[in-house]
Amino acid sequence: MPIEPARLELLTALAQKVLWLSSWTIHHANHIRPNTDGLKVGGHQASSASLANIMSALYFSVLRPQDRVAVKPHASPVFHAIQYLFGHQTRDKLENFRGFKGAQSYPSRTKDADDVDFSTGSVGLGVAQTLFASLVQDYVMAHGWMKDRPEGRMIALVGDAEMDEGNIFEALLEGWKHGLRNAWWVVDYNRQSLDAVVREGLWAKFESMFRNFGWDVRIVKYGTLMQQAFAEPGGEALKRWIDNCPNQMYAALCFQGGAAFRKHLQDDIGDQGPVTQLIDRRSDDELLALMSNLGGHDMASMIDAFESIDHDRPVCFIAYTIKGVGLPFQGHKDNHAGLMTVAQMEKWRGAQNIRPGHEWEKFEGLSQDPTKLDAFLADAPFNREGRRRLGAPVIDVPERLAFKPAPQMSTQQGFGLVLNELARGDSELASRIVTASPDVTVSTNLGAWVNRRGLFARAEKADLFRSEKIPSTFNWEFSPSGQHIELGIAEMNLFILASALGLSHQINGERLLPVVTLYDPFIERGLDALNYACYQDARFMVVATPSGITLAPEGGAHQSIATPLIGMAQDGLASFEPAFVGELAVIMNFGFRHMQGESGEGGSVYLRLSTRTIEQPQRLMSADLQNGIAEGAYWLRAPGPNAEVIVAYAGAVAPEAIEATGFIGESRRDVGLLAITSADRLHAGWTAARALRRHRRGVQHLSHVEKLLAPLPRDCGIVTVIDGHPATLGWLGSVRGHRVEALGVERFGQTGTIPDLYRAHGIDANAIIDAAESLTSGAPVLHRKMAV
Ligand SMILES: Cc1ncc(C[n+]2csc(CCOP(=O)(O)OP(=O)(O)O)c2C)c(N)n1
Ligand SMILES: [Mg+2]
Repeated sequence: MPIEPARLELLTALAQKVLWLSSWTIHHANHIRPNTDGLKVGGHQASSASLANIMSALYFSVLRPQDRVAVKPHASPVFHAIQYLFGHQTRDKLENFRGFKGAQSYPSRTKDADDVDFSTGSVGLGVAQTLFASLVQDYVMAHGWMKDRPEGRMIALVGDAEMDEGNIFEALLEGWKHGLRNAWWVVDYNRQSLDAVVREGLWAKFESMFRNFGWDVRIVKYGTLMQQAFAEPGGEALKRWIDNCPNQMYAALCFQGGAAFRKHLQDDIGDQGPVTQLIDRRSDDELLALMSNLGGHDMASMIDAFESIDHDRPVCFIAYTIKGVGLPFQGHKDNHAGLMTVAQMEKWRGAQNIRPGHEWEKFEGLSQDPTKLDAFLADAPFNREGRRRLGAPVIDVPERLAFKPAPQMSTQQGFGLVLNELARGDSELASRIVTASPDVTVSTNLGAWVNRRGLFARAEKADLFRSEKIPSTFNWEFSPSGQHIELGIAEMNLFILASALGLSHQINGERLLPVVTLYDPFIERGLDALNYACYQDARFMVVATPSGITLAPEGGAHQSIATPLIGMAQDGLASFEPAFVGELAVIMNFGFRHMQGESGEGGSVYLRLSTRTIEQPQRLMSADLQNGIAEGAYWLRAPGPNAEVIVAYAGAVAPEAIEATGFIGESRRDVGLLAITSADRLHAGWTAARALRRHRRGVQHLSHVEKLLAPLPRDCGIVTVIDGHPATLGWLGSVRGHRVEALGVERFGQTGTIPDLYRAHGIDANAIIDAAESLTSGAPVLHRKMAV
């Protein structure tokens, strides 16, 4: 049904206002309150203009409060302008666009104040986030938690060059496997990227690809003016010319204007009667208005395209647009960083009847009745329920997580045991855990959990092996109540799913506790998505196993060296590398609480685990010990008052550290053994304490690591050892000025047994003893005898 003319008029006026406000925001940041040390704001003006109309159509008319949107990074000023019109964004933040605490350059859930649904910035990730957010909504619904909340659509506004990002294709395939619904992707088909003009015919590739994955594809190419012109005599010839015009040429002509279009049309078409008259009837300005009236810039066409969708299948809209439309550099291939000059802005301001000093007024320059515009905004369906960020109560975490102990275990095995115990029980905690793994469910020890809790799918699917009574260790049954999400191998998908699951409390008002597993080295494969998930403050637990060179014969290509440093450096992620299963249970317990902590306090959790079976200490978990484990370290053997050297280790090398400490203790005094469970938390606590002391003079607060190392004499040496990069623990010497020998792994790729590899990389007991010797004086230390 065509949109009512009165409504169309108001929407069109508001879209023009959005274009003005977003451009003025950028202009302001560059020319009026420059806040970037002379660095110009590039990449926004042209890229924003491209989407001003489409986003106005969505936000002012089509979206409902339950819908969520990932806005293309460079359309951030458009988003902020829309929220400003709704009254959710302040003028001060717009004036301070890109400045400290101002409106963010790219929409940010955590840093912006105007209700951003999904952060964007690293292109491709926000797009995939909408797909996984939709799957998570299905999960919440299938588990009966939607109550009477209506289903929302998850919408991405996608740059056409953004589609180059591989993670989008990975997500598409996963979406197809899971029967994706309620997702709309709107491709801003301006045929320009940052550097250049895109390849001819790209839309056809998009179209067939999306159709292939079961999506509905809607191409919105011609605006109303164009459609009317096509219906005139000669219109067919004009349409043919538009369709055949190469992208570069069309863009160049849009830049040059109506006269240039006229000349080209005349040269190409010649004198052909009706079409020539059609062109001649229009002035240069009218001709330019006609030729730039692509579907994406035509309110009626966009509203019609959106409103004609009457199903919940995923839809891809390919909306033709012009980058920088309406601005002096529209269509120019260099326009990504293009900015209007002061003179150009003055001219444009005049053309829109905006008086100097009134630039921020909501309806300045519009001829429509302000009360009508106000009422229209107040009545926009999207805006009816105000802010749409939901919350959910904290799920109780029991005092202790149980597991069935064994004298010898690996942390990976322990992880499976803890989850198995949770799966056996009927706690609220267990019911809110969702697991996922990129095709390594069984090999990361999630098998027992999945056996008990089942796989998630909207429709039941029996395990054929089971129904045929073929013996199999694993029950692979899908149902709407299942709690494991089976994923293909792509690690990017794993982290974006974790991001979507980990935001469920705010998006769906229902808390989920995602636990996702993968092989440690492949964290690097999904790292940008992991970073993205953390940036959005999504909450999840990453369990990475096996790790390091300790995975030994599993393969050199699977060894990880940098991940402990990634774990330390990643904001929003608390990283742990326990050696023993008892520690792991304490850490998981801490983790489930940490995942539910307030913004700024809680965060996500990364556990770097191992397949190495080692002897488990039998000990009582005192409150002190638990605290030490969660804070990052405790003395496994306390140093004496005259300690000459201590050994500080993390993770799977515990047996080597323990053995070496025994040897060293025979000829060096008071040797201590420091068990480090989290280099990350230890270091973060130290930095925070220093900052506190700096900012509040007189405060005596000491961090955990400072307290631990306080009893050591000044000339005591520290040997650190980890199956990972030595820098992970090398900083320990700086805490109180001790000399350090930092052992670790700096090369990778060679397979072998654990003893072979530990010896080759210098993290075995003898390497630790050598390091201790080099830090101390006295008689040679007895070494471990090598097996022959
Ligand atoms: C992962 C990543 N790589 C590179 C960039 C830098 N970058 C920002 S926008 C852009 C191209 C944008 O083209 P398109 O998606 O077509 O959007 P348009 O500017 O045309 O609106 C690039 C390369 C980025 N933001 N993220
Ligand atoms: Mg583009």
